[in-house]
Amino acid sequence: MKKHYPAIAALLILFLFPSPMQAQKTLPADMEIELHYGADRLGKRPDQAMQKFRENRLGAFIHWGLYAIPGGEWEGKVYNGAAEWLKSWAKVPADEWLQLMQQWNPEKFNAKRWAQMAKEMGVKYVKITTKHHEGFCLWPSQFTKYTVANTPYKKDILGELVKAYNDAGIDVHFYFSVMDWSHPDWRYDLKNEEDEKAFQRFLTFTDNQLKELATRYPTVKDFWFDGTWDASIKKNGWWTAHAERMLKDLIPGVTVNSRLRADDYGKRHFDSNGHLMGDYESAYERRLPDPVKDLQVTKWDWEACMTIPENQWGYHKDWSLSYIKNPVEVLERIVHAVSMGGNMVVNFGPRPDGDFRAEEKELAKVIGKWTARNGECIYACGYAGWEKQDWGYYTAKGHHVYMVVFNRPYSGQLTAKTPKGTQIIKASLLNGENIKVTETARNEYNVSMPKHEFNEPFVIKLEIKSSESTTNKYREALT
Ligand code: JFZ
Repeated sequence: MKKHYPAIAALLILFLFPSPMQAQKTLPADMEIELHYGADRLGKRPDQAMQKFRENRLGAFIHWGLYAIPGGEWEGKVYNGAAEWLKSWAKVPADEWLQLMQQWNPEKFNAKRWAQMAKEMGVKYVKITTKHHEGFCLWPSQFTKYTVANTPYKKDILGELVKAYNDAGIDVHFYFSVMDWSHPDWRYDLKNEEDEKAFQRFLTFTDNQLKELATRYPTVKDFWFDGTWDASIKKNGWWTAHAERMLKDLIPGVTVNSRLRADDYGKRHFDSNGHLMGDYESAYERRLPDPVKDLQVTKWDWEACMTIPENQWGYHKDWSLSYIKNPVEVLERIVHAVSMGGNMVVNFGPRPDGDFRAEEKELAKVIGKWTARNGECIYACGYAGWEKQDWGYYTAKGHHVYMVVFNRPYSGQLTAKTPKGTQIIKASLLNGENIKVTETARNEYNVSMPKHEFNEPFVIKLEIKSSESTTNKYREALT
Protein backbone atom coordinates (compact mmCIF):
# COMPACT_ATOMS: atom_id res chain seq x y z
CA MET A 1 0.00 0.00 0.00
CA LYS A 2 2.72 2.40 1.07
CA LYS A 3 4.22 2.13 -2.40
CA HIS A 4 1.27 4.05 -3.81
CA TYR A 5 1.71 7.17 -1.70
CA PRO A 6 3.61 9.13 -4.36
CA ALA A 7 0.90 8.35 -6.92
CA ILE A 8 -1.83 9.37 -4.50
CA ALA A 9 0.10 12.51 -3.65
CA ALA A 10 0.45 13.32 -7.35
CA LEU A 11 -3.29 12.93 -7.86
CA LEU A 12 -4.00 15.05 -4.80
CA ILE A 13 -1.75 17.76 -6.15
CA LEU A 14 -3.68 17.70 -9.44
CA PHE A 15 -6.92 18.30 -7.56
CA LEU A 16 -5.54 20.75 -5.04
CA PHE A 17 -3.80 23.05 -7.49
CA PRO A 18 -6.10 24.13 -10.29
CA SER A 19 -4.35 24.63 -13.58
CA PRO A 20 -3.57 28.28 -14.18
CA MET A 21 -5.35 27.81 -17.51
CA GLN A 22 -8.75 27.64 -15.81
CA ALA A 23 -8.31 31.08 -14.41
CA GLN A 24 -8.64 33.34 -17.38
CA LYS A 25 -12.38 33.68 -17.75
CA THR A 26 -12.79 37.38 -17.12
CA LEU A 27 -16.33 38.67 -16.80
CA PRO A 28 -17.56 41.62 -18.85
CA ALA A 29 -16.81 44.76 -16.80
CA ASP A 30 -20.47 45.40 -15.97
CA MET A 31 -20.95 41.87 -14.67
CA GLU A 32 -18.03 41.94 -12.28
CA ILE A 33 -18.87 41.20 -8.68
CA GLU A 34 -17.73 43.33 -5.81
CA LEU A 35 -14.72 41.98 -3.96
CA HIS A 36 -12.97 43.26 -0.87
CA TYR A 37 -10.00 40.98 -1.24
CA GLY A 38 -9.65 40.61 -4.99
CA ALA A 39 -6.99 42.02 -7.31
CA ASP A 40 -5.51 45.33 -6.11
CA ARG A 41 -4.63 46.35 -9.62
CA LEU A 42 -5.38 45.52 -13.25
CA GLY A 43 -2.53 44.83 -15.66
CA LYS A 44 1.21 44.65 -15.09
CA ARG A 45 2.86 46.65 -12.33
CA PRO A 46 4.70 49.48 -14.12
CA ASP A 47 7.19 50.59 -11.41
CA GLN A 48 10.97 50.18 -11.38
CA ALA A 49 11.13 47.45 -8.76
CA MET A 50 8.78 45.30 -10.84
CA GLN A 51 10.76 46.14 -13.95
CA LYS A 52 13.91 44.88 -12.20
CA PHE A 53 12.11 41.66 -11.17
CA ARG A 54 11.10 41.17 -14.80
CA GLU A 55 14.49 41.99 -16.33
CA ASN A 56 16.30 39.57 -14.03
CA ARG A 57 14.59 36.70 -15.86
CA LEU A 58 16.85 33.93 -14.52
CA GLY A 59 16.86 32.92 -10.87
CA ALA A 60 17.92 30.05 -8.61
CA PHE A 61 15.81 28.44 -5.93
CA ILE A 62 17.40 27.10 -2.75
CA HIS A 63 15.45 24.50 -0.77
CA TRP A 64 17.38 23.94 2.43
CA GLY A 65 16.05 22.70 5.73
CA LEU A 66 16.13 19.78 8.15
CA TYR A 67 14.91 17.47 5.38
CA ALA A 68 18.40 17.67 3.84
CA ILE A 69 19.69 15.55 6.75
CA PRO A 70 17.68 12.36 6.09
CA GLY A 71 17.79 13.12 2.34
CA GLY A 72 14.72 11.04 1.49
CA GLU A 73 15.47 8.09 3.79
CA TRP A 74 13.69 7.32 7.06
CA GLU A 75 14.37 4.27 9.22
CA GLY A 76 16.14 2.44 6.44
CA LYS A 77 13.46 3.07 3.82
CA VAL A 78 14.11 5.34 0.85
CA TYR A 79 11.08 7.36 -0.30
CA ASN A 80 11.11 8.65 -3.86
CA GLY A 81 8.58 11.41 -3.17
CA ALA A 82 9.90 14.96 -2.81
CA ALA A 83 12.56 14.85 -0.07
CA GLU A 84 11.27 18.01 1.65
CA TRP A 85 7.97 16.14 2.22
CA LEU A 86 9.62 13.11 3.86
CA LYS A 87 8.07 13.92 7.24
CA SER A 88 4.70 13.41 5.57
CA TRP A 89 5.59 10.32 3.46
CA ALA A 90 7.13 8.51 6.47
CA LYS A 91 4.45 9.84 8.88
CA VAL A 92 7.00 11.21 11.31
CA PRO A 93 5.47 13.11 14.26
CA ALA A 94 6.54 16.78 14.42
CA ASP A 95 8.47 16.53 17.69
CA GLU A 96 10.47 13.57 16.40
CA TRP A 97 11.16 15.32 13.09
CA LEU A 98 12.28 18.55 14.78
CA GLN A 99 14.91 16.61 16.72
CA LEU A 100 16.86 16.67 13.48
CA MET A 101 17.79 20.16 14.64
CA GLN A 102 20.38 18.57 16.91
CA GLN A 103 22.18 17.35 13.80
CA TRP A 104 22.06 20.69 11.95
CA ASN A 105 25.73 21.61 11.66
CA PRO A 106 26.62 22.39 8.03
CA GLU A 107 30.38 22.57 8.45
CA LYS A 108 31.09 23.26 4.80
CA PHE A 109 28.57 26.07 4.52
CA ASN A 110 30.18 29.13 3.00
CA ALA A 111 27.76 31.86 1.93
CA LYS A 112 30.36 33.59 -0.22
CA ARG A 113 31.00 30.42 -2.17
CA TRP A 114 27.25 29.99 -2.70
CA ALA A 115 27.07 33.54 -4.02
CA GLN A 116 30.05 32.91 -6.28
CA MET A 117 28.35 29.83 -7.72
CA ALA A 118 25.14 31.78 -8.41
CA LYS A 119 27.09 34.59 -10.01
CA GLU A 120 28.97 32.17 -12.25
CA MET A 121 25.73 30.54 -13.31
CA GLY A 122 24.40 33.92 -14.38
CA VAL A 123 21.36 34.04 -12.12
CA LYS A 124 20.22 37.53 -11.16
CA TYR A 125 18.27 36.49 -8.08
CA VAL A 126 18.02 33.67 -5.58
CA LYS A 127 14.86 32.51 -3.83
CA ILE A 128 15.68 31.03 -0.41
CA THR A 129 13.40 28.87 1.73
CA THR A 130 13.30 30.90 4.93
CA LYS A 131 10.88 28.30 6.35
CA HIS A 132 9.47 25.27 4.54
CA HIS A 133 6.41 23.23 5.59
CA GLU A 134 8.41 21.53 8.39
CA GLY A 135 8.56 24.86 10.28
CA PHE A 136 12.34 25.05 10.80
CA CYS A 137 13.57 28.63 10.29
CA LEU A 138 16.89 29.50 8.64
CA TRP A 139 16.87 32.73 10.66
CA PRO A 140 16.82 33.14 14.47
CA SER A 141 13.10 33.90 14.75
CA GLN A 142 11.92 35.23 18.11
CA PHE A 143 8.54 33.59 17.62
CA THR A 144 9.43 29.90 17.64
CA LYS A 145 12.14 27.71 19.09
CA TYR A 146 12.56 25.81 15.83
CA THR A 147 15.32 27.92 14.33
CA VAL A 148 18.99 27.77 13.40
CA ALA A 149 19.79 29.56 16.67
CA ASN A 150 18.90 26.39 18.59
CA THR A 151 21.11 24.04 16.57
CA PRO A 152 24.79 23.18 17.05
CA TYR A 153 25.53 25.55 14.16
CA LYS A 154 23.77 28.50 15.91
CA LYS A 155 24.48 31.13 13.25
CA ASP A 156 21.95 33.06 11.17
CA ILE A 157 22.19 31.27 7.82
CA LEU A 158 19.67 33.52 6.14
CA GLY A 159 21.51 36.67 7.23
CA GLU A 160 24.81 35.35 5.86
CA LEU A 161 23.18 34.46 2.57
CA VAL A 162 21.39 37.78 2.14
CA LYS A 163 24.66 39.60 2.67
CA ALA A 164 26.76 37.37 0.42
CA TYR A 165 24.27 37.40 -2.47
CA ASN A 166 23.70 41.15 -2.19
CA ASP A 167 27.47 41.75 -2.13
CA ALA A 168 27.64 39.79 -5.39
CA GLY A 169 24.91 42.00 -6.89
CA ILE A 170 22.28 39.28 -6.71
CA ASP A 171 18.73 40.02 -5.53
CA VAL A 172 17.35 37.90 -2.70
CA HIS A 173 13.78 36.63 -2.66
CA PHE A 174 12.22 34.87 0.34
CA TYR A 175 10.26 31.65 -0.01
CA PHE A 176 7.88 31.37 2.96
CA SER A 177 5.54 28.48 3.69
CA VAL A 178 2.43 29.59 5.54
CA MET A 179 1.53 25.98 6.31
CA ASP A 180 3.70 25.08 9.29
CA TRP A 181 3.82 21.48 10.55
CA SER A 182 5.69 22.52 13.71
CA HIS A 183 3.03 24.89 15.02
CA PRO A 184 0.20 23.62 17.27
CA ASP A 185 -2.19 26.30 15.97
CA TRP A 186 -1.84 25.43 12.28
CA ARG A 187 -5.12 24.04 10.87
CA TYR A 188 -5.98 22.55 7.48
CA ASP A 189 -9.63 23.41 7.93
CA LEU A 190 -11.72 25.29 10.45
CA LYS A 191 -14.47 23.02 11.73
CA ASN A 192 -15.37 24.66 15.03
CA GLU A 193 -14.80 27.69 17.20
CA GLU A 194 -11.68 26.21 18.73
CA ASP A 195 -10.15 25.83 15.24
CA GLU A 196 -11.09 29.40 14.38
CA LYS A 197 -9.41 30.74 17.50
CA ALA A 198 -6.30 28.64 17.02
CA PHE A 199 -6.03 29.73 13.42
CA GLN A 200 -6.36 33.43 14.25
CA ARG A 201 -3.48 32.94 16.71
CA PHE A 202 -1.58 31.21 13.92
CA LEU A 203 -2.14 34.13 11.55
CA THR A 204 -0.83 36.54 14.20
CA PHE A 205 2.25 34.34 14.59
CA THR A 206 2.70 34.37 10.81
CA ASP A 207 2.36 38.17 10.69
CA ASN A 208 5.01 38.42 13.39
CA GLN A 209 7.40 36.21 11.45
CA LEU A 210 6.81 38.14 8.24
CA LYS A 211 7.36 41.50 9.96
CA GLU A 212 10.49 40.05 11.52
CA LEU A 213 11.84 38.95 8.14
CA ALA A 214 11.01 42.28 6.51
CA THR A 215 12.67 44.32 9.25
CA ARG A 216 15.74 42.11 9.81
CA TYR A 217 16.47 41.82 6.08
CA PRO A 218 15.21 45.03 4.48
CA THR A 219 17.04 44.39 1.19
CA VAL A 220 14.71 41.46 0.38
CA LYS A 221 13.08 42.07 -2.98
CA ASP A 222 10.29 39.50 -3.04
CA PHE A 223 8.17 37.19 -0.91
CA TRP A 224 7.18 33.94 -2.58
CA PHE A 225 4.43 32.31 -0.56
CA ASP A 226 3.69 28.61 -0.49
CA GLY A 227 1.53 26.28 1.58
CA THR A 228 -1.56 28.44 1.13
CA TRP A 229 -3.89 25.97 -0.57
CA ASP A 230 -5.83 24.67 2.42
CA ALA A 231 -9.43 25.48 3.36
CA SER A 232 -8.25 27.35 6.47
CA ILE A 233 -6.49 29.95 4.32
CA LYS A 234 -9.20 30.02 1.65
CA LYS A 235 -11.70 30.93 4.39
CA ASN A 236 -9.41 33.81 5.42
CA GLY A 237 -8.88 35.54 2.09
CA TRP A 238 -8.78 38.86 3.99
CA TRP A 239 -5.55 37.76 5.63
CA THR A 240 -3.80 37.05 2.30
CA ALA A 241 -4.65 40.58 1.10
CA HIS A 242 -3.56 42.00 4.46
CA ALA A 243 -0.22 40.12 4.44
CA GLU A 244 0.60 41.41 0.98
CA ARG A 245 -0.23 45.00 1.97
CA MET A 246 1.68 44.74 5.23
CA LEU A 247 4.86 43.64 3.43
CA LYS A 248 4.46 46.36 0.82
CA ASP A 249 4.13 48.98 3.57
CA LEU A 250 7.28 47.68 5.23
CA ILE A 251 9.37 47.33 2.07
CA PRO A 252 8.61 49.75 -0.73
CA GLY A 253 8.70 48.02 -4.10
CA VAL A 254 8.64 44.47 -2.74
CA THR A 255 6.98 41.93 -5.04
CA VAL A 256 4.62 39.14 -3.98
CA ASN A 257 3.56 36.03 -5.88
CA SER A 258 -0.01 35.06 -6.71
CA ARG A 259 0.17 31.82 -4.72
CA LEU A 260 -0.40 33.75 -1.50
CA ARG A 261 -3.76 35.09 -2.44
CA ALA A 262 -7.35 33.99 -2.03
CA ASP A 263 -10.29 36.33 -2.57
CA ASP A 264 -13.55 36.76 -0.61
CA TYR A 265 -14.81 33.46 -2.04
CA GLY A 266 -11.59 31.50 -1.58
CA LYS A 267 -10.72 31.77 -5.27
CA ARG A 268 -6.91 31.58 -5.64
CA HIS A 269 -4.28 33.19 -7.91
CA PHE A 270 -6.96 34.85 -10.07
CA ASP A 271 -9.91 36.43 -8.28
CA SER A 272 -13.60 35.69 -8.93
CA ASN A 273 -13.59 38.29 -11.72
CA GLY A 274 -10.61 36.60 -13.39
CA HIS A 275 -7.99 39.20 -12.41
CA LEU A 276 -4.54 38.20 -11.25
CA MET A 277 -3.89 38.80 -7.55
CA GLY A 278 -0.38 39.58 -6.34
CA ASP A 279 2.27 40.90 -8.72
CA TYR A 280 3.01 37.86 -10.81
CA GLU A 281 1.54 34.48 -11.50
CA SER A 282 3.40 31.63 -9.81
CA ALA A 283 1.49 28.49 -10.70
CA TYR A 284 3.79 27.17 -13.44
CA GLU A 285 5.72 24.65 -11.52
CA ARG A 286 7.82 22.01 -13.28
CA ARG A 287 5.88 22.78 -16.46
CA LEU A 288 5.46 25.66 -18.87
CA PRO A 289 2.72 27.30 -20.92
CA ASP A 290 2.33 26.04 -24.47
CA PRO A 291 4.22 28.46 -26.76
CA VAL A 292 1.38 28.54 -29.30
CA LYS A 293 -1.86 27.95 -27.40
CA ASP A 294 -1.21 29.79 -24.16
CA LEU A 295 -0.07 33.19 -25.40
CA GLN A 296 -2.47 34.84 -22.96
CA VAL A 297 0.27 34.52 -20.30
CA THR A 298 2.10 37.38 -22.03
CA LYS A 299 -0.58 39.68 -20.61
CA TRP A 300 0.73 39.38 -17.04
CA ASP A 301 4.04 38.85 -15.31
CA TRP A 302 4.79 35.29 -14.36
CA GLU A 303 7.56 33.16 -12.96
CA ALA A 304 8.01 29.43 -13.36
CA CYS A 305 10.20 27.19 -11.26
CA MET A 306 11.73 23.82 -12.03
CA THR A 307 13.62 20.97 -10.44
CA ILE A 308 16.62 19.23 -12.02
CA PRO A 309 15.32 15.73 -11.19
CA GLU A 310 11.67 15.03 -11.86
CA ASN A 311 10.35 16.31 -8.52
CA GLN A 312 12.93 16.83 -5.80
CA TRP A 313 13.28 20.29 -4.25
CA GLY A 314 15.13 19.41 -1.05
CA TYR A 315 18.30 17.29 -1.04
CA HIS A 316 17.62 13.63 -1.86
CA LYS A 317 20.55 11.30 -1.47
CA ASP A 318 19.61 9.06 -4.40
CA TRP A 319 19.21 10.90 -7.68
CA SER A 320 19.44 7.64 -9.60
CA LEU A 321 15.74 7.13 -8.81
CA SER A 322 14.81 9.96 -11.14
CA TYR A 323 15.59 11.20 -14.62
CA ILE A 324 18.06 14.07 -14.29
CA LYS A 325 17.68 16.88 -16.82
CA ASN A 326 20.82 17.75 -18.72
CA PRO A 327 22.00 21.35 -19.09
CA VAL A 328 20.49 21.79 -22.58
CA GLU A 329 17.08 20.68 -21.31
CA VAL A 330 17.38 23.20 -18.49
CA LEU A 331 18.47 25.94 -20.90
CA GLU A 332 15.57 25.18 -23.18
CA ARG A 333 13.11 25.68 -20.33
CA ILE A 334 14.78 28.97 -19.39
CA VAL A 335 14.55 30.30 -22.94
CA HIS A 336 11.02 28.94 -23.36
CA ALA A 337 9.91 30.95 -20.30
CA VAL A 338 11.62 34.16 -21.45
CA SER A 339 10.16 33.79 -24.95
CA MET A 340 6.69 33.94 -23.38
CA GLY A 341 7.47 36.89 -21.14
CA GLY A 342 8.20 34.90 -17.97
CA ASN A 343 11.00 34.26 -15.51
CA MET A 344 12.57 30.88 -14.76
CA VAL A 345 13.94 29.72 -11.44
CA VAL A 346 16.14 26.60 -11.33
CA ASN A 347 16.15 24.72 -8.04
CA PHE A 348 19.09 23.56 -5.94
CA GLY A 349 18.84 21.38 -2.82
CA PRO A 350 22.08 21.78 -0.87
CA ARG A 351 23.50 18.85 1.10
CA PRO A 352 23.26 18.78 4.90
CA ASP A 353 26.98 19.63 5.16
CA GLY A 354 26.41 22.96 3.40
CA ASP A 355 27.97 22.02 0.09
CA PHE A 356 26.19 21.39 -3.21
CA ARG A 357 26.11 17.95 -4.81
CA ALA A 358 28.56 17.49 -7.68
CA GLU A 359 25.77 17.23 -10.31
CA GLU A 360 24.34 20.62 -9.30
CA LYS A 361 27.75 22.31 -9.32
CA GLU A 362 28.44 20.91 -12.77
CA LEU A 363 25.06 21.99 -14.12
CA ALA A 364 25.46 25.51 -12.72
CA LYS A 365 28.87 25.72 -14.38
CA VAL A 366 27.65 24.58 -17.80
CA ILE A 367 24.64 26.93 -17.71
CA GLY A 368 26.99 29.71 -16.61
CA LYS A 369 29.31 29.19 -19.55
CA TRP A 370 26.35 29.47 -21.88
CA THR A 371 24.78 32.52 -20.21
CA ALA A 372 28.17 34.28 -20.16
CA ARG A 373 28.25 34.04 -23.95
CA ASN A 374 24.55 34.21 -24.77
CA GLY A 375 22.87 35.93 -21.81
CA GLU A 376 21.99 38.83 -24.08
CA CYS A 377 19.01 36.80 -25.34
CA ILE A 378 17.71 36.27 -21.78
CA TYR A 379 18.21 39.25 -19.47
CA ALA A 380 15.66 42.04 -19.94
CA CYS A 381 14.20 40.13 -22.90
CA GLY A 382 10.59 39.18 -23.45
CA TYR A 383 7.94 38.02 -25.86
CA ALA A 384 8.61 38.93 -29.49
CA GLY A 385 5.10 38.47 -30.84
CA TRP A 386 6.39 36.43 -33.81
CA GLU A 387 4.91 33.13 -34.98
CA LYS A 388 6.65 30.21 -33.27
CA GLN A 389 8.96 28.16 -35.48
CA ASP A 390 10.18 24.59 -34.95
CA TRP A 391 13.89 25.43 -34.63
CA GLY A 392 13.44 27.05 -31.22
CA TYR A 393 12.34 30.29 -29.57
CA TYR A 394 12.32 34.02 -30.21
CA THR A 395 13.08 36.51 -27.47
CA ALA A 396 13.00 40.27 -27.94
CA LYS A 397 14.52 43.44 -26.56
CA GLY A 398 13.97 46.86 -28.15
CA HIS A 399 14.75 46.68 -31.86
CA HIS A 400 16.33 43.25 -31.63
CA VAL A 401 14.80 39.85 -31.92
CA TYR A 402 16.90 36.84 -30.89
CA MET A 403 16.50 33.46 -32.53
CA VAL A 404 17.59 30.85 -29.98
CA VAL A 405 18.13 27.67 -31.96
CA PHE A 406 17.64 24.35 -30.17
CA ASN A 407 16.78 22.16 -33.20
CA ARG A 408 19.08 22.42 -36.22
CA PRO A 409 17.21 22.06 -39.52
CA TYR A 410 18.76 19.62 -42.07
CA SER A 411 17.96 22.14 -44.80
CA GLY A 412 20.48 24.54 -43.36
CA GLN A 413 17.85 27.29 -43.49
CA LEU A 414 15.99 28.72 -40.53
CA THR A 415 12.58 30.12 -41.36
CA ALA A 416 11.49 33.41 -39.82
CA LYS A 417 8.06 34.95 -40.36
CA THR A 418 7.69 38.54 -39.29
CA PRO A 419 4.49 40.31 -38.24
CA LYS A 420 2.97 42.69 -40.76
CA GLY A 421 5.00 45.90 -40.98
CA THR A 422 8.14 44.37 -39.50
CA GLN A 423 11.29 43.79 -41.56
CA ILE A 424 14.56 42.05 -40.77
CA ILE A 425 17.41 44.39 -41.65
CA LYS A 426 20.40 42.42 -40.45
CA ALA A 427 21.31 39.10 -38.85
CA SER A 428 24.46 38.19 -36.95
CA LEU A 429 25.88 35.87 -34.33
CA LEU A 430 26.48 37.36 -30.90
CA ASN A 431 30.20 37.59 -31.71
CA GLY A 432 29.29 39.93 -34.56
CA GLU A 433 29.76 37.41 -37.40
CA ASN A 434 27.37 38.21 -40.22
CA ILE A 435 24.55 35.79 -41.12
CA LYS A 436 22.92 35.75 -44.53
CA VAL A 437 19.19 36.55 -44.67
CA THR A 438 17.03 36.13 -47.76
CA GLU A 439 13.50 37.43 -48.08
CA THR A 440 11.59 34.52 -49.60
CA ALA A 441 8.06 35.96 -49.56
CA ARG A 442 6.25 38.87 -47.99
CA ASN A 443 7.12 38.77 -44.27
CA GLU A 444 9.03 35.51 -44.74
CA TYR A 445 12.76 35.02 -44.53
CA ASN A 446 15.39 32.31 -44.78
CA VAL A 447 18.09 32.85 -42.21
CA SER A 448 21.22 30.82 -43.05
CA MET A 449 22.86 28.55 -40.53
CA PRO A 450 26.18 29.78 -39.13
CA LYS A 451 29.21 28.54 -41.09
CA HIS A 452 30.81 26.70 -38.23
CA GLU A 453 29.19 23.92 -36.22
CA PHE A 454 27.89 24.67 -32.75
CA ASN A 455 27.70 21.86 -30.22
CA GLU A 456 25.22 23.80 -28.09
CA PRO A 457 22.16 25.97 -28.67
CA PHE A 458 23.17 29.14 -30.48
CA VAL A 459 21.73 32.59 -30.94
CA ILE A 460 21.14 34.70 -34.04
CA LYS A 461 20.50 38.35 -33.37
CA LEU A 462 18.15 40.12 -35.76
CA GLU A 463 17.95 43.82 -36.18
CA ILE A 464 14.41 44.75 -37.06
CA LYS A 465 12.54 47.70 -38.35
CA SER A 466 8.86 48.17 -37.58
CA SER A 467 6.62 50.90 -38.79
CA GLU A 468 5.56 53.04 -35.82
CA SER A 469 1.88 52.09 -36.12
CA THR A 470 2.49 48.33 -35.96
CA THR A 471 4.87 48.68 -33.01
CA ASN A 472 2.20 50.54 -31.10
CA LYS A 473 -0.48 48.07 -32.01
CA TYR A 474 1.69 45.23 -30.82
CA ARG A 475 2.42 47.00 -27.52
CA GLU A 476 -1.27 47.67 -26.98
CA ALA A 477 -2.08 44.03 -27.54
CA LEU A 478 0.29 43.16 -24.75
CA THR A 479 -1.07 45.40 -22.01
C1 JFZ B 1 5.29 23.36 -3.14
C2 JFZ B 1 5.96 22.63 -2.00
O1 JFZ B 1 5.05 21.73 -1.42
C3 JFZ B 1 7.19 21.92 -2.54
O2 JFZ B 1 7.83 21.23 -1.48
C4 JFZ B 1 8.13 22.93 -3.12
O3 JFZ B 1 8.57 23.84 -2.12
C5 JFZ B 1 7.43 23.70 -4.25
C6 JFZ B 1 8.28 24.81 -4.81
O4 JFZ B 1 6.19 24.23 -3.80
O5 JFZ B 1 4.67 22.39 -3.96
C7 JFZ B 1 3.73 22.71 -4.89
C8 JFZ B 1 3.04 23.87 -4.83
C9 JFZ B 1 2.14 24.22 -5.86
C10 JFZ B 1 1.97 23.36 -6.93
C11 JFZ B 1 2.66 22.16 -6.97
C12 JFZ B 1 3.54 21.84 -5.93
N1 JFZ B 1 1.13 23.73 -7.98
O6 JFZ B 1 0.54 24.84 -7.97
O7 JFZ B 1 0.98 22.98 -8.98
